[in-house]
Amino acid sequence: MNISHIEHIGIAVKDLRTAIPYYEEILGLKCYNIEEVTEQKVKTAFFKVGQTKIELLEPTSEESTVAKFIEKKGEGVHHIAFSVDNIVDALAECENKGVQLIDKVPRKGAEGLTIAFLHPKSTTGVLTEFCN
Ligand code: CMX
Repeated sequence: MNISHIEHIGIAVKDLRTAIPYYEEILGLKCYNIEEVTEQKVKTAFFKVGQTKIELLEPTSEESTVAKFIEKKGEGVHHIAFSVDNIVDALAECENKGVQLIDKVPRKGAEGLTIAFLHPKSTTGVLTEFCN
């Protein structure tokens, strides 16, 4: 596979309204997009840092995987997303090498991206996303 860069780092937060001021007022970044991803049961807020984005994730339902994550581990880094030129090929390569896939078929994510996740149990504990 060909990973060009870290597309974004996903950070689980309880409430975007209380998290965004840290990124804007302390770090001086600008929130340029807030978007709900209904399928994932999250509301997202985006900041650009060079070629990479910070994606804040607020759960919109108690059944959201992000709500479960916060309950278990607290707020913090939730996943790393790598930009790949071909997600289908990257998933096939991972599966052939014994990595457990969460998504066998890519799906739609925030910002018009196509996304797919690998299970943290087979990626040294870091929930990993491919996107393009
Ligand atoms: N990073 C690392 N480990 C994680 C994790 C994360 N983000 N989320 C869960 N885990 C761990 C749990 O701690 C647990 O470990 P133990 O068995 O040692 O306790 C294990 O994975 C299973 O967790 P679980 O709570 O029983 O299972 P879930 O039902 O929460 O499923 C996962 C976990 C990763 C399969 C699920 O979160 C998933 O499908 N994630 C992909 C989709 C997603 O994260 N969407 C939100 C972001 C969407 C976006 O960016 O737009």
